[in-house]
Amino acid sequence: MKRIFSGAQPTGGFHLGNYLGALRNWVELQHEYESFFCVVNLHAITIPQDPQELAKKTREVARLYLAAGIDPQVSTIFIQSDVPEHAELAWVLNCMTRISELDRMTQFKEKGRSQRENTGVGLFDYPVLMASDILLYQTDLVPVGEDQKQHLELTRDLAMRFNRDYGETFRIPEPFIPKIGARIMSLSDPAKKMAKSDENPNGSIALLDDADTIRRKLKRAVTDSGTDIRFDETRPALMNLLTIYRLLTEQTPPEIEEHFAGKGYGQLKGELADVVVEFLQPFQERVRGISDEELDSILEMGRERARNEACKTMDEVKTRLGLSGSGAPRN
Ligand code: ATP
Ligand code: LTN
Repeated sequence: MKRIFSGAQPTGGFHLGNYLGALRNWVELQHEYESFFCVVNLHAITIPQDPQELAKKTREVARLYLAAGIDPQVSTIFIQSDVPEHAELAWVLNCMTRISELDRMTQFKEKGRSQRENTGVGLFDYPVLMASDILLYQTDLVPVGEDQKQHLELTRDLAMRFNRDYGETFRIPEPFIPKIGARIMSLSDPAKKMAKSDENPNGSIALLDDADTIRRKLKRAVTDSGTDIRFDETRPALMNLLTIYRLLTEQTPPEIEEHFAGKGYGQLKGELADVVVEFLQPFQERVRGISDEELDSILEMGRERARNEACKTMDEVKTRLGLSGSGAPRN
């Protein structure tokens, strides 16, 4: 059975973009692939985090995976720092990654390069840790949003380089980027993606926002000129609202356009708020319904399954590199 691996950071408020661009697809793909879903807390510490808050968010993200429909009997859900092989492989891959390759990463350019003086080396190295996550599990497919495409290309390059220099070791993964929803835009600025790190909280709808907050944010969402409700590429703010509506209602664009014929932006925003609230309320109830004990046992099971697979790859990597230590042939 082919494998998928994906992960999300336990930082900020998990938003509709994360759900529509990534998590939703994990839920669908888990039945066709052997699946590993990780809460990447080692990635989170590439920028300073409050320890208590980080620990809390890490468990919260695992709960979101479960509430979205990841089935722990079918898929492996685990926490990155529970499997030390992620950091171990990252070191090995670091030694094969060129500084120039990381210097080209657009996400680093946006997040770190502007403040070079006080940016940690970990942020620069973020894509190498991500490559390790993926390659450790001999992953075939990585379902992510559009913003991760460049990181996936680096992952493939590193895997091919290792295989060429030390012999076939890693499977070469492919990205899975959905045709619709791969880049949900900010509600307050349709030129930017909806992001956890956005200082303006009105730009994104968090999966844990309450109904009033959701209605208020959607009411304030910026719109373009023009009045009719159509899937029109020249009106990005409207397109974004319609894309969210489309994905949550599973209606086709002609059906949606017919439904909103003769109606205006106000009506669309109101109905979209109803749709989002109707989707998120039962979701939030499922989040609250997962007990601490249940979560502990799921994460423990995940840790074991993940570690088992990770160790197999890491043993092979060490043998290939001559790092086998006590198990190595003696002269
Ligand atoms: P930020 O939102 O601050 O950029 P992030 O992208 O680092 O944070 P993660 O939680 O690590 O957030 O991302 C989880 C998944 O959500 C990734 O697969 C990412 O591609 C996807 N994703 C993030 N933002 C969006 C978006 N606006 N639209 C679609 N997918 C998204
Ligand atoms: N960089 C990703 C999170 C992430 C990831 C991964 C995604 C870390 N490791 C491995 C897929 C596979 C992000 O969305 N910010």
